[in-house]
Amino acid sequence: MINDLKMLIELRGARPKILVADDQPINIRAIHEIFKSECDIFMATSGEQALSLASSHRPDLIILDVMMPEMDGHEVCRRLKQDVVTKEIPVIFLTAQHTPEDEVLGFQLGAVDFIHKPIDSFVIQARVETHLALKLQTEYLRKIALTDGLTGIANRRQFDVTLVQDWLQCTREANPLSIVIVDVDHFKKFNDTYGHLLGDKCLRDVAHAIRAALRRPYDLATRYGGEEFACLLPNTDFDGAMHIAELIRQAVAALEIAHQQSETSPVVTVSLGVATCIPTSAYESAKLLAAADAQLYEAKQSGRNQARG
Ligand code: GH3
Ligand code: MG
Ligand code: MG
Ligand code: MG
Repeated sequence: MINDLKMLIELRGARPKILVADDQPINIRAIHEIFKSECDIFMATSGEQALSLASSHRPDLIILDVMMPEMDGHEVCRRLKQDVVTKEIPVIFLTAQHTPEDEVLGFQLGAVDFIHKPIDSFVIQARVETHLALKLQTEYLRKIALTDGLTGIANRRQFDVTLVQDWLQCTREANPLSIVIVDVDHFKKFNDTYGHLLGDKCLRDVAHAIRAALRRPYDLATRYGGEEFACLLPNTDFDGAMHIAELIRQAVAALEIAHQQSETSPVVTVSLGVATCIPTSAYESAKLLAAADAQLYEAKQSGRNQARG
């Protein structure tokens, strides 16, 4: 398992961001000096400012003074943990209080650790590096768990998780949810003709074309398995989904990946199945997926290189 902080930073390709909130600038400056070479430091001198910087910059770690006028660190932490945008960010309390009750309260509020004042630079460095490594490791594991290794787009696990979320949200809001399934035509022949390495490259290019065809931030393109992709389009009605399916079909054809042995076209094409419903608790998401799959079968039967719904 990768637990070395430098390696995790390298893998992510971006410096860690630390938010330091303390009403006394001298403390912030001291912490800035310790970490400035390795991390980007954001500084807040009040609880309000800390909340605002946390939500706009989404730091990897927050070092939070407990004693601050107006809004104290405990209240800041409480609010951070109530907001979906900031609740996952680890918080370390900076405190002059040493009572067991204070420490217990801090953990109950969701903090991961304490650093006592006056600050010892070796202690703060050790604790911050430990928690940064844990944060980056969690982020890395989450990313690889939900990403397809070959194409770099989301994988089936991500599809399953997002389907549950979208399903619940569309049920609550009585909005339509659409699924588009995309399957490469005659892909077995492609592999047989051009080999698996070019087959893999073809899948990567197709995956990126599909993802690029989805415009809205909450649309999701996933590699569902093999040469099959599944897109989740929340708040999208049937006409909208058919439109997206047609855009995907055209985008893949426009890649012009030669496929001399295809019975459908001299370039790689895809067939697509589309299904839409307004989710209710009486209907199951598996049925929507099965409906899209049945339409994909129709598209294949009707000559491929087309969308059916
Ligand atoms: P159809 O038009 O009916 O979809 O025919 P097809 O040949 O595309 O479908 P079939 O299911 O017979 O073959 C799918 C092929 O996809 C077979 C399999 O070797 C290939 N495949 C699945 N995953 C990968 C992969 O990761 N890399 C490569 N290169 N090929 C893959
Ligand atoms: Mg203070
Ligand atoms: Mg196929
Ligand atoms: Mg297939």
